[in-house]
Amino acid sequence: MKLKRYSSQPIFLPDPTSDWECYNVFNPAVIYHNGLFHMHYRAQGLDWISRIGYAVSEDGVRWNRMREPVLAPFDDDGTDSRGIEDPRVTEIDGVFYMCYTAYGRTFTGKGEPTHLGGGILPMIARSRNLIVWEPIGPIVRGENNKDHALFPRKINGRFAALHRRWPNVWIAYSDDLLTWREEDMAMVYGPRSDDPMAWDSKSVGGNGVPIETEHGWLLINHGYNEDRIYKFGVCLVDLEDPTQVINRPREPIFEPEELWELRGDVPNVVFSCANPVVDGRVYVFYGGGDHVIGLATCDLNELLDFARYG
Ligand code: BMA
Repeated sequence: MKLKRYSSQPIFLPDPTSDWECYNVFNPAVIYHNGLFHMHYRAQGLDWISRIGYAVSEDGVRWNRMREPVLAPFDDDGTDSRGIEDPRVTEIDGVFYMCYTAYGRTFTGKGEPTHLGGGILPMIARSRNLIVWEPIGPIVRGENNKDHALFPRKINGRFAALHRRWPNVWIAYSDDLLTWREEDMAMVYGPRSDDPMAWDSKSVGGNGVPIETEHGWLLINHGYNEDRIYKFGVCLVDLEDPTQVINRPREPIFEPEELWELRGDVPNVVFSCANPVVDGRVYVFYGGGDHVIGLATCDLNELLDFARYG
C-alpha cells in the first residue's frame, strides 16, 4: 500500500514577490469545508520567521492565496518570536481550532533547548471564519512537545488531542481546551526501537487530524531512523480508548523520491499536517524538503484495509 502522488511536481510554491513567503512554504493544514479546500500553510521569507498563510481551492490543486499572513508571532515576551510552525486545523461543532508549534527565543523548563537556544510550546488557537485566529494557550509548557492535533469530536465527553512527547506519541484530554492535566495524559505508541533497521526506529509523530472509521481512529504518522529520512506510516487505534493500538503495519506508505523531496531547505523530508477525506479519498498534503508543498492521495477503504491487516 503506497500513497500516489497527484503529480511529480509540487502543487504550491513560495512566492518570490513576497517578503514573508519568498523562501519556503510547507507543512500545511488543510480542511474541506462547504465544498472548498482551505489551506493554512507555514511560510518563511526574508527574516526566516515562520508565519501562517491562507489559500483556498475548489480541487485541492489550484490555489488562490491571500496576500498577508493570517497568523504571525504576537508575543513580545518571546514564546513565539522565532515563529509559528506546522499548523493542524480541526473543526469541532462549527468552530475551527488550529494546533501549532510556537517557537520562542527563550527557553524555560526541563529537557533541551532547541539548536538556537530557544523553546517550543504546543499551542491551540480558535477561529469562527478561518481567517481571524485567537490563540488560547498551550497543552503543556517546558518540554519538547509538538505534532499535536485535536480529534474531530469529543471522546467520552472531553476534547482529545494527540501530542508528541519526544520520541513518543501521547494523548491528552481536556474539558475546556485550557486545562490539560498530567493525569489525563497517556502514551499511545513510540518508535520501533527494538528494530534499528525499521524506518521509524528513532522518532515518530502524528500527521493530520485523526480519521474516524467504523474500525477505529486511523492515524497517519511520520517517523525516521538513524538515517533521518522522514517517511509516513499508519496506526489504527480504538475509537473510545485511543491508547489501545489495534494494529500498526511495519511498512511505510510514503517516502521522499522526487528531487524536491530529496533536496530542499532540509533534505529527505516529507512532512504532513493534513489528511482530509473527500468523497472516499484521502488527500495527504505535505511539505517537500521543508521548501514546497506536494499532494499524494489514496482510497480511504484501501488505507483502512492496510491499517487493519497490513
Ligand atoms: C520537524 C518539524 C517540521 C520539519 C521537520 C523536518 O521537527 O519541525 O517542521 O518539517 O522537522 O525538518
